[in-house]
Amino acid sequence: MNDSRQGTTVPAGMQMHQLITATGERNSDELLDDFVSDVDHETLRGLYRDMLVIRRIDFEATALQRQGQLALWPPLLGQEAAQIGSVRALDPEDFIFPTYRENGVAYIRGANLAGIMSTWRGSANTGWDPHEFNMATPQIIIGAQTLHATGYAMGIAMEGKESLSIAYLGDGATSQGDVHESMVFAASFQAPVIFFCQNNHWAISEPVGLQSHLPLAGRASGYGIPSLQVDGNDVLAVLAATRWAARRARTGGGPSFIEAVTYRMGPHTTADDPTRYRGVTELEEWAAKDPLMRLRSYLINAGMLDAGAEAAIAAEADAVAAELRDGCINLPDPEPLSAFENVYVDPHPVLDRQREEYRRYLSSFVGSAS
Ligand SMILES: Cc1ncc(C[n+]2csc(CCOP(=O)(O)OP(=O)(O)O)c2C)c(N)n1
Repeated sequence: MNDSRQGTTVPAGMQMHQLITATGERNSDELLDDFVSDVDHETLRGLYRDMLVIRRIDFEATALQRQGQLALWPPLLGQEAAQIGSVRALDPEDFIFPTYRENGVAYIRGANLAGIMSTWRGSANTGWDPHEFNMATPQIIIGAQTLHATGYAMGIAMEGKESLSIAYLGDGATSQGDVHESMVFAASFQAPVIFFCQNNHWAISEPVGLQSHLPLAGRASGYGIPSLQVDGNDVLAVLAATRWAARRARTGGGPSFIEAVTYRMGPHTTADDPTRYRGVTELEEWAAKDPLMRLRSYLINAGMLDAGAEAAIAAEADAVAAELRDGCINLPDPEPLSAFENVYVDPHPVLDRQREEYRRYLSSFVGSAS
């Protein structure tokens, strides 16, 4: 693999914003400092707790998949700061359009743990009510949610609301036509939408450098959408950058694009084997920039995290993991034919035929009640 496939070149004038360094020191940043001037040590400790809990959720779900309790799981290991910093910048009425990896975001929004697991266990098409949490269900079609987020934001603008929508997307998604259409519409109609791109460096086995020779944040300016590139492993910087974009959206400034530069330390999903396409050195380099470790160092240096506080957070995370395991294992199995429900609002002849074929197939098994 040559170097051009590995990374991107930062053009003159584009700066990667960072507020807490990889070793836990506070940086100052002319643009972002103001957006987090109210964030005290207690709030930072809360962000650390959030990140630790979602990492624990992720480990437990990965273990459940390995034990045959989930069909698949898309790990978020390494992306905790990007997820927590962004969701904590939003108001409850802001509508979230996620990919399949925003399970940490869903947890913070209030979706219950068994609900989050249900899609990955095959127990239900969706584990939460989008209207209850103002969060759409996981989107598997790469980039499609950016269209939904833009359309929703255009609606908000027409209704004169002060709210916004946010579309989460990956680096690979920026190569999809849907994303480019979304940005054209968002810019044309000045829709209050945030494109929050987690550049985790890999689109399954394709490195980001193959898809873009420039930072992804640079693409937005082609549409006239202001953008920021932020250290995605720095929760404080991500919080600040998302607040920057949210303020723009709420005050009639239109769309923004954030590139959170992070790294997917695990596989793409539990069905993937990253050792086949990426080197060990790269992983080690990113492990040294772990989002949890840097905030931990910062809090310890500030005297805000001692062994007692750490043990309390770890116990909380363990309790969440136990609840998740229990909820997941006890999810009821769905009726096989329920797969055909909630596909279309009105009856559909093709679906009716497929249901009938499947019913006949099921009844071909000896002793089947179907
Ligand atoms: C339209 C479409 N094409 C292809 C796929 C198969 N696919 C699933 S995940 C993925 C890579 C996505 O990479 P990225 O957008 O960077 O997100 P990440 O998984 O890294 O968070 C692809 C190509 C899909 N789900 N949808």
